[in-house]
This record gives sequence, structure tokens and C-alpha cells, in this order.
Amino acid sequence: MAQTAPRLPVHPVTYSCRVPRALITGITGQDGLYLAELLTGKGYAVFGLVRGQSNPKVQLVESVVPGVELIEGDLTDLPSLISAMEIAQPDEVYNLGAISYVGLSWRQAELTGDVTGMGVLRMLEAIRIVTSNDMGRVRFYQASSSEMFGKVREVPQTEATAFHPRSPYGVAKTFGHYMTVNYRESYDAFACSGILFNHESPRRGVEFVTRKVSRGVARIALGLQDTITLGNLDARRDWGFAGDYVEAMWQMLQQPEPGDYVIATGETWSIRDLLDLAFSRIGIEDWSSYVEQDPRFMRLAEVDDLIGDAAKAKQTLGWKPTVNFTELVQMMVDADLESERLRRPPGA
Ligand code: NDP
Ligand code: GDR
Repeated sequence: MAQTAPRLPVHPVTYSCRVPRALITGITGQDGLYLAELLTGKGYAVFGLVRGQSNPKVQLVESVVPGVELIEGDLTDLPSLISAMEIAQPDEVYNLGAISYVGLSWRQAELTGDVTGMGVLRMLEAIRIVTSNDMGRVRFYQASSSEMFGKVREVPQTEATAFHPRSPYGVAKTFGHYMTVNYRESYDAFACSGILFNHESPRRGVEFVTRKVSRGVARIALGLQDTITLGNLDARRDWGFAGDYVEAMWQMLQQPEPGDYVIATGETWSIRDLLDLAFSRIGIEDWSSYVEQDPRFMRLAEVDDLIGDAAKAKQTLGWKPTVNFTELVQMMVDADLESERLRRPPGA
């Protein structure tokens, strides 16, 4: 059951000798689940912010990470973030909550700006208020994105590459990134911005292209679906495994100084490559008759050459990816084959 946050008064957080405590916004999402598993495995007391009066994903979180304590709150509601800080009394805050689907961000630009952009500022303000301006006591991770590079100025992209976001989502993330940097510079906040390139897993939302393909391929193999309808097949991305990327988030907050880090594989693959790998997992080499295109899934402005250079993370954090793209696609298709088989109606 989610815990209802008491509203006022606001008390400064007091710290005593105890296990480390972490507050995760976006705990019901792909990264939130992996991060909660990672932190509980390390002995943290983990608190997760959940929004809505009856969030259907609460059950999922409780089954995957049963020890986590859930707190009601929303990134559009500052008082609820202050209350969440008071309840959790965290040493580390991971701000993963966002409207994260780039395609939706053109259709709901204002909401995206409010949650994905202003939500970062509200979370930082909640930390500042609850720590009475002593922000360095709480380590803060902001889930920034390669979408900030957008129409790229150089290839590959590093922490020093200039931003040129191409979607309302990318613009909102850029605002969140600069707010994170600004609170570090203004209030001595231990605030890190992880500039993460695409990362995927069997827990990826079905609206994202990798999962749409892995699930579609599994359903085609089981005779449950005839085709997959996609947008731009020539788009390319630098795709890694989400389990590897949450490890980097945690590592950033364990450093002696806060900083910004690009996290990426340094490889780029097209949607056609993704289709090749996914279909070959079920024994189909020519997928052309199984794939349709629909302009509805095209972007108003595409980002073309996103390739990350994670040299700083490798050198400073000792981080490197452990799952390559072929293994990732196979993992996702296999997981969807298993879950779709279980979902298949009797006799189908
Ligand atoms: P998901 O879309 O899977 O999860 C998004 C989370 O944000 C969900 O838990 C969702 O909760 C929550 N959320 C949405 N709106 C609000 C709100 N108003 N208040 C509080 N929480 C809210 O994203 P991922 O796990 O893939 O990504 C995590 C973060 O990392 C996001 O910020 C994303 O933008 C960023 N990112 C992701 C990358 C990727 O490739 N996965 C790459 C770079 C950055 P609910 O269940 O209620 O909808
Ligand atoms: P992205 O991921 O926009 O990179 O954002 P997504 O999987 O949505 O798109 C990747 C590329 O695939 C092309 N594409 C399609 N995409 C979707 N969703 N559906 C389709 O049918 C389709 N057909 C082709 C897109 O044009 C695009 O080029 C993800 C999110 O997790 C963000 O939150 C995160 O910040 C970035 O990754 C890094």
C-alpha cells in the first residue's frame, strides 16, 4: 500500500547512524525497478514515489522489490515531494520520473514541460527546503538524456558537446540538466546529471521501438499477430542494457565530487538492424512481409547521429557495458516469447 504523505509542518531532516536510504521517483518504470533491485541488494532502505490514486503498477513494484516502501507523490506537486523527503529522509535521491516517450511529447508538450522539466526543479527545491539549504547532505541523481544532443554538433557526443534538442521532451530534459548543474553551483548540491543514451530490457515499455519489435516478433512466432507497424526504419540509436545503466547511476553518487557523465555503448544500430536480429531469433531472415510503415510513428524532427562516448565514465567510475546489442535483442525476444506463451488463450 502506498503511504499517504502528511502535508505540513516541514521539519529539517535529522540523520543518525543507520543503513543508507534512497528515494526513487519513477520507481514504477523500467529503470526504477532495476535501480530498486540494485539498491535493496546493496542493503539500502529504498523508498519509491508513486503517483495517482490507484496506480496499477504498484503491484508490479511490490512483487519485484517487496521491501520497498512506497510514498504517494507527484512531480507536479511540490508539497508531496517535500512530504516524501520528510518520510524517506534519504541520503540519495534518484529522479527518474518523467513523461519519457519522445513521440508523445509533441502531442502533450505542456505536460512534458511540467513533469520532465519543472519536475526536476521541484524535486531540487524539495531537497533544498527539507535540508534547510544544506543540500550537500543529500546526493541527487538527475536522469538526463542523449535527446538533449538532438541535432548533434559532433560525433560521438561527450559531456562537453553542446545541446540542440529536437523535441519538447529533449527541451524539457535540457532544462532539468541545467537546473541540476545550477543547484550544484548555487547551493553546493551534490547533484549529478547522467546523460544516458537509450537503454532497454524486457521491462521496457511497449511504446518504445525495441520492445514493440521484440513483443511483435514473439507474437508473430506464436501466431498471435501478423505484422508490426513502425515509423522510420532508418533511424539509428546507441542502445544498451538498462541493468548496466542503473549501476552507473549509483556509481555517480558514490564519487567524492558530483559531476555529469555520458553513459553509452559507443555503437550505433538502425531499426533495420534491430529487425534483422529480432526476426532471426525466430528463424525468419526476410522480414519484409511482416513489417508495415505508418506516418503516425514518424517523428516531427528526428535525431540522426546519436553515439555516446563514455570515456569519462569508464575512467572515473570504472563503468562499461556488459551486454551487447545482439545479446540484448535476443534477451528481449526470448522474454517476450515466454510471457506471450503464458498469455496465449487455451487452444490458440
Ligand atoms: P519509464 O517511462 O519506464 O518510467 C517513467 C516513470 O516516471 C514511471 O515510473 C512513471 O510513473 C513516472 N512518472 C510519470 N509522470 C510522473 C509524475 N507526474 N510524477 C511522478 N512520476 C511520474 O522511463 P525509464 O525507466 O525508461 O527512464 C527513467 C528516466 O530516465 C526517465 O526520466 C527517462 O526520461 C530517462 N531516460 C531514459 C532513457 C532510456 O533509454 N530508458 C535514456 C535517457 C534518459 P507511472 O507509472 O505513474 O506512469
Ligand atoms: P527514443 O526511443 O525516442 O530514442 O527515446 P524510441 O524507442 O521511442 O525511438 C527510437 C527510434 O525508433 C524510431 N521508430 C520508432 N519508435 C517508436 N517508439 N515506435 C515506432 O513504431 C518506431 N518506428 C521507428 C523512432 O523514430 C526513433 O528514432 C528513448 C526514451 O527512453 C527517452 O526517454 C530517452 O531519453 C531516449 O531514449 C534516450
